Amino acid sequence: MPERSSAFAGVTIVSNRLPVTAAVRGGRLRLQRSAGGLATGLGGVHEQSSGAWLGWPGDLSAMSEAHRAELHDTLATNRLVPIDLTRQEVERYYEGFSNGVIWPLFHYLVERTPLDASTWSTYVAVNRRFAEAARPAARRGDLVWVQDYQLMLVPAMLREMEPEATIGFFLHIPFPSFDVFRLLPWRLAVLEGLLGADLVGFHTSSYARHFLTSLRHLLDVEVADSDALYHGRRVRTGAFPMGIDTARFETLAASPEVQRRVDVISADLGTRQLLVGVDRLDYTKGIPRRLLAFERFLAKHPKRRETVRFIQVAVPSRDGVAEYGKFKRTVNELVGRINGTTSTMTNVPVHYLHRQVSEQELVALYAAASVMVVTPLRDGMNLVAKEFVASRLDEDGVLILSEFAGAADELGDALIVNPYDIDGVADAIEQALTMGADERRTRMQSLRRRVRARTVHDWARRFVESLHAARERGRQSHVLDGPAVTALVEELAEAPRLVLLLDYDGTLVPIEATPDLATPDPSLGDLLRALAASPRLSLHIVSGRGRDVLETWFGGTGLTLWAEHGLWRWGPDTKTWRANIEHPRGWKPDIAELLHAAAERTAGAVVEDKGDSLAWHYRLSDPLQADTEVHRLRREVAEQHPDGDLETILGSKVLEVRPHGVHKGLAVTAVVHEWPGARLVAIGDDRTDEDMFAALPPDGVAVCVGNRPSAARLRLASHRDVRGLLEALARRLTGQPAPATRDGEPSSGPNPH
Ligand code: ADQ
Repeated sequence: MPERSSAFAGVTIVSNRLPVTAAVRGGRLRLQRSAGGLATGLGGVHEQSSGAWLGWPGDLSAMSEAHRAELHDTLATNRLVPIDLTRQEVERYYEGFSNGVIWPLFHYLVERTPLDASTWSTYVAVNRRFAEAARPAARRGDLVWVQDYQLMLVPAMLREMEPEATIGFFLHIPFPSFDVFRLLPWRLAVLEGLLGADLVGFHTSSYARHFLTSLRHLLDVEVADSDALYHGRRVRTGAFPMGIDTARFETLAASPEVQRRVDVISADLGTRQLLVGVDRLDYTKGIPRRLLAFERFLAKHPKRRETVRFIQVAVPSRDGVAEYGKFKRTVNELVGRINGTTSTMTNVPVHYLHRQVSEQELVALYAAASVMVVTPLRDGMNLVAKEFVASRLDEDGVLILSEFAGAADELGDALIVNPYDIDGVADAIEQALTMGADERRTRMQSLRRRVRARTVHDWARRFVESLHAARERGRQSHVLDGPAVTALVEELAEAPRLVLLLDYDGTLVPIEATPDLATPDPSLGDLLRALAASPRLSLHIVSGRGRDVLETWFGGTGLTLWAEHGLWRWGPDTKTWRANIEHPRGWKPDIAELLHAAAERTAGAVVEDKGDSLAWHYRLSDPLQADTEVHRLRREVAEQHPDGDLETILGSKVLEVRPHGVHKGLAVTAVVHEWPGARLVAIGDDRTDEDMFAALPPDGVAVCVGNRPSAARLRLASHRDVRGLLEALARRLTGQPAPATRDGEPSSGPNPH
């Protein structure tokens, strides 16, 4: 039994299939439990939860109304919610798109994807049905845990319906490397679909890494500590290697029933050694190459024809998908050919069972095998390998395992092989058959420790606990909506003196492709002038920009200007620039050379000279290439200035090199000194604005714009919302209607215009 855990209390599961399949036999409704690892693992979660489990209950098209009603009632008593799919939907969403397109592509078998996939629209429509069905659970505050590649759009669809929902997603198959994933015509929709979740889980850390790489390349999503920062939300990713119900396999292996079967198999084998393969009949599992490797092994060791037997069990699978029909014939022919050439008068080397076998038969085979051959071409995890290990109470038997199965990350004591290397696998078979008893035991003991340490119940618990944690962390900063903006404006208007410190790019105007495109629109000038007219308010622009451009844009608006991150200050009264601190000079030419060299290597990158600092902008560059250059530049600058008189600061798609000790916090410190007792508000979108936030007095208000991780407790989604807030504040302070914001850019703040 799984451990009881309150973490599972309100979990609703959404999976393509329900854990039971409905059918009518002999005029009576029958429900058959699914036996797979997924059903077992999630079954424990469902038992301990008050939540529902949503999924397809199998083909109901031929079922009478009365049987359907009975089915709904029976399922409802178990909190199972059937999603009824028409035959055409199953053909297009499940067989056509999920199994026809996503399955081969995500397993790197590009040539198996159909030439023309017109099934996408049904995939979208069916995903929407699942999302709608999950909506009530999300609204009641359940954790919604969506499973696998058939439902990759559900997280975003559900998020759109219920923005506050807590949504987890687990992918049971590999997430392919970027160069394979990018082949998918619907790659953006799939990534955006997954990003609706709070937590996206994979079997291995390399799948998680591939996902993040695709996000960086295709959506330019910022990644911090394996979290993706997207649309004001933090999407966690992580590796959650799935295990099996170890105790159950151990109990089965020890049962008299299984022992009897082992005896029967052993008696029939006599002195022969047994190799076993167990798979769904799927082209990802590597069965043809495994058979060829076995054939090669027999060719290399002809005497083995008499002394080994290879039992390959293949459960029929996905017969509705065209590729699988062809594949079935290929395997049949291969088995026939190999047996035709290698059988002797007393032995037929390959026994091929194309059918489902009972759990007892399965465990008996695991227990009787000398060698278990698990050689998928790609496999998300592969539970068969773990089931074999769990069934070996005698601590004997050798596991040959493909390096392309997720399980290889954990089961390093298996004989790890490359399934494409036929000779290598043939040699591994010989090595396994001749391995000494001590080595077999040592390896198996280590494998057993690993399999027992991470059961399927641990997997579920770890995932759900991480989802809880992701939700808690996601709640740390508060995104201001219309009413919250109004409340904030009221609160600020009460202050006898108010100081606003505003970043410029990304805060007052949108981020543009290059800095010179981000000029202020006339309405911004009007808005700032209206604010600056209030005698109770002191208005500052604190920017990384150079002096000239800030003065040209804002010199006539009555604002205080802070250029180059607080290094220079310009006052509306003095109308001159004054350096805020002493700083080194003469360093620029050498550093400029470095930055220009990096810009030449990186398409889209440009260098900006700001006067006393230099900036390397890379918004138009490939994000990953730019990352590498940024890394290199930081190292080169540090090498040229080992005394630390220069600093390299990462902003939003810009690396700044500037004198040490210059940061936007200097502006805040100066203002606090000059306006004791004033209420301070700092608003910014960029990493460099964190220095302002950190320097604020305790009653200061820090507002982060966008989705970057920030110490600010309040957030606004974009510069439009900042404008909305400022307009509302101008109205409140002056009693006059504030100038409306730019045409075509409606403010989401409480602006009635
Ligand atoms: P599958 O591709 O189905 O799962 P796998 O993990 O090996 O692959 O699970 C197969 C299950 O079917 C095992 O529990 C096994 O016992 C059972 N089975 C196989 N052959 C059988 C037979 N002939 N008779 C009876 N039972 C049989 C997908 C991914 C995997 C991932 C799992 C779980 O493709 O990589 O490990 O999901 O996430």
